[in-house]
Amino acid sequence: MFRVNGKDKENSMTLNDLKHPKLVQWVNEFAALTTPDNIVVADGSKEQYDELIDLQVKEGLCVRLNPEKKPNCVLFDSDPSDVARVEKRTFIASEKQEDAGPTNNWIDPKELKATLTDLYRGCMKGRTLYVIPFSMGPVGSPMSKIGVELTDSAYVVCNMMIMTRVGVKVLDVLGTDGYFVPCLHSVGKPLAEGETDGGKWPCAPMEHKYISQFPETREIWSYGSGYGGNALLGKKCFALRIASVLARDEGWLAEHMLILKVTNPEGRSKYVTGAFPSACGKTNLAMLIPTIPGWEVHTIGDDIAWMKPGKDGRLYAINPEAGFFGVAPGTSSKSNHNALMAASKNTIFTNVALTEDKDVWWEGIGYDAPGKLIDWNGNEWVQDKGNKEQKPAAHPNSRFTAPASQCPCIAPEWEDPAGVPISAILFGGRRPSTIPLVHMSRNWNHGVFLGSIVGSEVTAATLDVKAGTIRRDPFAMLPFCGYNMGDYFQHWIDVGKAAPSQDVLPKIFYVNWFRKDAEGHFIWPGYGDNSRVLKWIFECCDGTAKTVDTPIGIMPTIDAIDRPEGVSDADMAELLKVDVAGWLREVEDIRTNHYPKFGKHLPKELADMLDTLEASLKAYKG
Ligand code: SAT
Ligand code: MN
Repeated sequence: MFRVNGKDKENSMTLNDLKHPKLVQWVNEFAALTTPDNIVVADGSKEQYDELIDLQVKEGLCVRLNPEKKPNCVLFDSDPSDVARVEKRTFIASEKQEDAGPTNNWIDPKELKATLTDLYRGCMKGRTLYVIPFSMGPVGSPMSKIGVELTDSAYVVCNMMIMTRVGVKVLDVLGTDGYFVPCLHSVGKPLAEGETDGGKWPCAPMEHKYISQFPETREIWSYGSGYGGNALLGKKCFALRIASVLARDEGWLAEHMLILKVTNPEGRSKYVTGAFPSACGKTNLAMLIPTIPGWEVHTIGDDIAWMKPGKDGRLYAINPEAGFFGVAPGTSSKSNHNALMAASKNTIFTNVALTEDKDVWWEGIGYDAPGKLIDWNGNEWVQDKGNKEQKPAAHPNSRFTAPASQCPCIAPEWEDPAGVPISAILFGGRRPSTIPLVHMSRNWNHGVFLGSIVGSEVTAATLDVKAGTIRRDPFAMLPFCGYNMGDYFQHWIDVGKAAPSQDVLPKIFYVNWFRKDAEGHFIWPGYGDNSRVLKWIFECCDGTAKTVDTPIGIMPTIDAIDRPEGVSDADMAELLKVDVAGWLREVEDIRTNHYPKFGKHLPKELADMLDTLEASLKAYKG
């Protein structure tokens, strides 16, 4: 159905079959610059997926896993320098630096395009240029958007086929002149005459990696990395950075949020979105198995939500993605059985360890490493539990790319083109102290304030920030907002103002599963027991929850949340305490280190909210 290595396959889909002159012209121009050996259009067929996987197995870029353990699965090892998103090489190239704002790296778009054009020149020599037409969101939904990625990575094509909707059906919607977001990508490793990758993951050195967004022209130019969000351009680059700009201009929200459906024992359901910084257990929360009898959770999405006001003024959300790009380490049958099931077949693993019987293993999978493994660097690895210095067998940011449809708890309506109506929005992060288990905002703007102050302990998901420190990550959008973050806060306030009434807007909550005691142990068990907090949130939306008004917002009474085994009265009191001294330090930090960054772009509503919080903390008698 397509061309591989210059050879026409039967009924192959070539550039000549594309009916969109502007698209064809754009592909031809990029091909003239990058000089690939041939051009292949991704048609979205299973046949094509299988051939591309076979090709990469033959080239030694991946191994096929044991079909009895992991049917139709492969494992790739990346280059050790190319294992995560690289925020210091990620750029918002707006015309004016002020429009990129204080939280983004900025380069003048003309300068950046000149640099990248030089790097792109001849960069696909010896390789195939793949044209990937993809839809973010169900094909043809009024909320969906189309992109086309040009890439020289077959790994990217296969991942995009899982993570997005790819191929002929997208071209049909695009027609002869439909709008698409143009996305350019190259691994940045041209091949000399006769040279092959020799089984080595191709990429360029760090100083040549560029993950570039051009917000005014809605373009993405990526170079030098083949990994995750750097290379699968539908995900963070399009569905967050570029989409946040589209959302600002069109009056909706493109957010780094999971979407879940929670159903009570009477069978009534509500939909909840939640923003958490990378690697805070978002995927686990989206797929949790409730420990309270009679309650159910189903998944709509685990990473990105596009929310748009419907005719009734409520916000409706779609998951623009079609798969999960989940962190493997820590995923076990206890922490996330559903994710393991989703990734049990038709899955691409990257940088996990390989067992002797060609299955996968990673730290925190729930059982000891069976025998001799091959670690993510390709070296033999035998578990030595006595050795605290032993390097992990799986990279901490190793991943599975799995189809969402394979998740046992996927909600039947997850592809509803109209989206699902949202009742609650959660914000959260890893906060060992100060932030209670849960509190609710007084109103929409107070919720925007809570989103603006989100902070989290840093983990392994980014290369550039030291692990263990707390960094502010407003709305969990720090690396993903495509414009000035102060203006983004204002946009959230404006979406609230545009609603016909406050009552139709989702209620907004701040949750923290990660409180630690003096010995550094987690006080709250988390995982499935987070359903107990979801139950209180559900009741808040119904107006039936037991609540108490505090200086930081509306909190559960001490007996409002069903308590899991092992959580004592004292633990619960600690989890729901208003830590006045801690919050005053928080206020101080926001006032001196966080809000000033935004200068005149900080909405006055938020500065006022901080003053009110401080005054009410000081007046609080407990
Ligand atoms: O690599 S991704 O950007 O897709 C995942 C993450 O870092 O959140
Ligand atoms: Mn994410």
